[in-house]
Amino acid sequence: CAEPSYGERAGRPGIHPVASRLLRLMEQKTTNLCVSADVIHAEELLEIAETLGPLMCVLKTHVDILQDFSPEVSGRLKELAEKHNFLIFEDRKFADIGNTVKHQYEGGLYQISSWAHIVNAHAVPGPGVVEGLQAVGQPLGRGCLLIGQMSSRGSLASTEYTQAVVKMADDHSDFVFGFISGSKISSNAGHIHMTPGVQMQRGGDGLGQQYSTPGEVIGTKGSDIIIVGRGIIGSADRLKAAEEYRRAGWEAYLNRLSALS
Ligand code: UP6
Repeated sequence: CAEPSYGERAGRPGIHPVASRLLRLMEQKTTNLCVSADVIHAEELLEIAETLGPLMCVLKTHVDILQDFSPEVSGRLKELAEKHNFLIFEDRKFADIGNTVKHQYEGGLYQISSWAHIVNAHAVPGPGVVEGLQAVGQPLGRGCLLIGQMSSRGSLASTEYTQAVVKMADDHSDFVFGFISGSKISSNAGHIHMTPGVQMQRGGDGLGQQYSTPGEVIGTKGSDIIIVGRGIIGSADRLKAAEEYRRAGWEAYLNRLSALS
């Protein structure tokens, strides 16, 4: 049977508002590229958001690796997200008890909940981690991804663990709208799958990272969004590299749709 397009999935009744907004803007901008802007200077982060903004659906940050974070930086990021119509995903990978993650999400230096549309969490603490984050994020209209699988060599996420993560997502569908995973792990069309560990050539980085290609991730593994860091950020021409990844990801998606129709 035919697979629904991103745009069709966006309009499904009951879909999480963040998932719907994301799928809709992916369709509009013809991109399933998330750029992982793993840089240490705020000015460089903002430049990436400004120049690559039109090519991406999501900007993924690790705000705690910036040497010079300030509230002005998150304010500027928010403006650029509006200007170029992308969502901001702070890849914080929360993994503590509910009460602690609540504070980590809302407070501290970064006040992540005030600017990140999307955050993510490990399921290993049990449902309390989601409930703590949800208490802060849901009233603000935010959404959360659960980490179902990791791209790194020797990951301890077994098949049973991944299945338990999918169940936790189903049990918290008011806040959790998808997964970080190497492949499609949920058959719910409302769930969005985002996959890190993507480069044009298979390989690794010497510290356990393992790369698959956009064609494998979107075409074969059935994921929705490619997350690309050094494949773009490490390139001498970031704009050109981002456009190559955008095109590769989008073509793999179109091929998948036509193969299944
Ligand atoms: N990331 C992974 N693998 C996971 C989860 N998250 O690589 O299983 C994140 C990393 C990094 C990005 O924290 O920010 O995705 C990948 O960057 P790279 O493309 O430069 O390897």
